[in-house]
Amino acid sequence: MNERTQVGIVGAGPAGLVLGQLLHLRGIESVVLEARSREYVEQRVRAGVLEQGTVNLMKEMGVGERMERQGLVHHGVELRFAERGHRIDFEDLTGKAITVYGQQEVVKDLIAARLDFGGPLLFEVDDVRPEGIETDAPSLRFSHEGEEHTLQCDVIAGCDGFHGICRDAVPDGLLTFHEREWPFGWLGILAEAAPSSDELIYAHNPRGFALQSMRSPEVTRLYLQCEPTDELDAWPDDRIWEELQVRLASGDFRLNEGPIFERGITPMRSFVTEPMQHGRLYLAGDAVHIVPPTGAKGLNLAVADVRVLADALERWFGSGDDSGLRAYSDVCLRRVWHTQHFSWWMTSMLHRMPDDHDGFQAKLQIAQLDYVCASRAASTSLAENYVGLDLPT
Ligand code: RFL
Ligand code: PHB
Repeated sequence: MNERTQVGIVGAGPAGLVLGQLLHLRGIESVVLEARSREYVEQRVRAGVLEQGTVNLMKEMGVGERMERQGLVHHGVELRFAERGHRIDFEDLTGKAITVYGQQEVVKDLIAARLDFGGPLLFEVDDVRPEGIETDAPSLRFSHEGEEHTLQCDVIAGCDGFHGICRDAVPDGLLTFHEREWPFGWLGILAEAAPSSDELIYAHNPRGFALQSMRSPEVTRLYLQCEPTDELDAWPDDRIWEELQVRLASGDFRLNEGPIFERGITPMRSFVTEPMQHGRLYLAGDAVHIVPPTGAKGLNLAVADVRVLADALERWFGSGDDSGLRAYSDVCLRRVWHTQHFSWWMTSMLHRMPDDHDGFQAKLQIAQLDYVCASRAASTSLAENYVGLDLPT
């Protein structure tokens, strides 16, 4: 079966769905191809923190209604170390806030909006192959419900995440990869328990990092640093709660516990692909960069990429001006590296380093945390990165 569209989008994660919505609002056609089922992508538990820019974009795109009702607006976070808490006041330092709203809720809202306007979105597609990306007539071959398809496109957007196939469609030797594996992972849980604090708590502890976040007034999201090779069997509920209680301890603070209904272990990685485009293939989001989750940036960065791409495509389809498309990778990579740096810095400052045999690094981390909390300049630096940088152009 032969079909045609302007933009073929691979992946219905935040990057692909936001791109599809932005293009629709500008009168540009797209088809989104997703390997997984709708249920799967709507239930996949991941990020929770939306920068103010992401929140504003959701509203501008007409998909912010539920987020505005159910999202939790936070004006600061707590850094906890040496068993004491220190608040970083975003409102005072930057005039901005963040919103805690689960990534799968963002995805649900975007899918509903797309289906509402009749935007093509195919789930459970198999064997997607970008072809002819170095020509003016690229295409996506795939199979769906047992039938082979060829989708002719003007451009292809590879929004298919870290394990996607679009990055590999670029001929060997043309992309450069920068990568660091961190010597730890995160065990993340969702528990039926009221959050024990109104704001997120990032805790530095000799036993390792811990984070209290939330999804609603009834559901707590918690993370703790673990071995990168740990299996979930090594973490029965009692052990999880005991570690969280110890690592988050401060004064008479007691973490609320409750039934755990979701759990997973995530390896920690920093990864950048350069450039983010080749021929008629434009790559966005986790397909081309991964940040460790300590800075809460991955989803926001994916959204920032496709914003740049949508503007560039609008200009090109509208007037044939391809300057935005040519600059796409350079414009995005500037933010990508700023964000890599912030995520690396937060990760380095807050985690127990396995090779820190004499405690030297831990002492430096405490000195850094102490400085961040004591100095308005340093607090502002953390705050302005956390709520989302306005990069001067
Ligand atoms: P996604 O979300 O991985 O979506 C890619 C989509 O492509 C599909 N796909 C394919 N489709 C068709 N054909 C193929 N061959 C395909 N291969 C893959 C996949 O099924 C999927 O639906 O990438 P995208 O859109 O770039 O979005 C990136 C974000 O998901 C990611 O950066 C964030 O989740 C990272 N992240 C966080 N980001 C934040 O901004 N704030 C946070 O608080 C935050 N916390 C987190 C996080 C990620 C975490 N984990 C589990 C990695 C916390 C955690 C624990
Ligand atoms: C989350 O709520 O899932 C979350 C919050 C902050 C992070 C990472 C994840 O840094």
